[in-house]
Parts: sequence; C-alpha cells; structure tokens
Amino acid sequence: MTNYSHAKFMTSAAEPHQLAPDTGREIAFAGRSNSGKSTAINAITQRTGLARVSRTPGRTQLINFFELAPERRLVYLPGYGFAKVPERVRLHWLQLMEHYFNVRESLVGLMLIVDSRRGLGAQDVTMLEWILAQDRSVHVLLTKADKLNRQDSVRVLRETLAAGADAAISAQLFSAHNKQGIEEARDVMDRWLNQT
Ligand SMILES: Nc1nc2c(ncn2[C@@H]2O[C@H](COP(=O)(O)OP(=O)(O)O)[C@@H](O)[C@H]2O)c(=O)[nH]1
Ligand SMILES: [Mg+2]
Repeated sequence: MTNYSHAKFMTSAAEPHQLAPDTGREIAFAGRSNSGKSTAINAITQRTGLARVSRTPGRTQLINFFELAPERRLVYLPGYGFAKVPERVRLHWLQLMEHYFNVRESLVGLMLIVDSRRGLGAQDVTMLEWILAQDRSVHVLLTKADKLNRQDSVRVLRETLAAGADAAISAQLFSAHNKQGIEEARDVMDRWLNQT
C-alpha cells in the first residue's frame, strides 16, 4: 500500500527535456481547468496545499511531479479548456502533452478529472481516446459530487461509464468537500502502482 501522505514535490517541467527520469511507475492527473485536479490531489494525499488550488484558471502550463514513494510518482498535468488561453500557450500545451504521452514508459494510468456537473466534454473525450489508443488505463473521477443530488450523480456516473464502455474505463463519484470516494481512488492508484 502506498502512503499517499508521504507525497512530496519533486520538479516541474515546462519543456520536454525537464521531465523527471522515466523510471519506475507514475500516475497522471489530467482534466479541464477548474475541474478539481488540485483539490483531488490534495484530498488523496491529505496534503493541503501540495497542489495549489487555482484562483486563476488556465495558468498552470507546467507538468508537476510529486514523489509518492521511491520510483512511484503522481504527475499533475496542466489543465485544458480554458477559453482565455492565448493560441501560443495552447499550442505549447499540445506539444508538451503529445511529447509526454508518447515517450513516457513509466506512465501506468491516467486519472481523468471531470466536474460531475458538466460530465465528459468534447476535450475530455479527445483526451480519453488519445490515452486509450495507447492501451493505457483510465479512471474518471467525477468531482464536486457534493453539488449533485443522488439522482443526478447516479445518472452522470452511468453516462460516463456508458461513454467509455467500449474501452472498459472505470469511473467513480468524488467529493473532496464531503470526503467521498477518496479511498476508492487510492485503491485504483494502488493497483496501478503495485501491479506485477
Ligand atoms: N463543492 C466542491 N467544490 C470543489 C471540489 N473540488 C474542487 N472544488 C472547487 O472547484 C474549484 C477548482 O478547483 P481546483 O482544484 O483548483 O481545480 P483545477 O483547476 O482542476 O486544479 C475551486 O474553487 C475548488 O474549491 C469539491 O469536491 N466540491
Ligand atoms: Mg489546479
């Protein structure tokens, strides 16, 4: 079992040559700006402030690496979908992501962070298809589940699973505010990090 509270910041990469060494295993967190990535990372690691919760969406264009244990990493990918991002920044994001996903041998799974009130959007689906085309595992965290009533949360979970049915993705409801689904997310990550 990984002790997620031992997570510590390693390094940031703005350019391909700055990525952490590609050894061991790592899990990446990706999703739209403002979908709750930082908050989910902080809840899973129980480390408030490990990943900064952003006031200004769309600003982080860095890949942030956190060490969970020796040779085990959590990777925070820059968010997408923020309308006000200049074209040059968006292209840089695209190049960095293409490079990361194409080269990264230690990447064992992607946590796709999706606001449960929005559900899977077009850009999430593009990301999903991209990752699945490379035969990598995806688990969708439907965040901010505290904002939905029971009926709506069940519906969005069902729709998400249906959208990924061909590829057998997994998905769950998650709320950092209600501490809902944190153990379930850690279990998925443990499986990916420790599979033999
Ligand atoms: N109600 C609620 N709000 C959340 C939750 N997780 C994140 N948020 C809010 O959503 C906004 C964006 O969160 P953040 O983690 O910075 O998203 P990021 O841009 O994907 O890293 C912030 O205002 C958070 O407080 C949650 O579980 N419940
Ligand atoms: Mg963030």
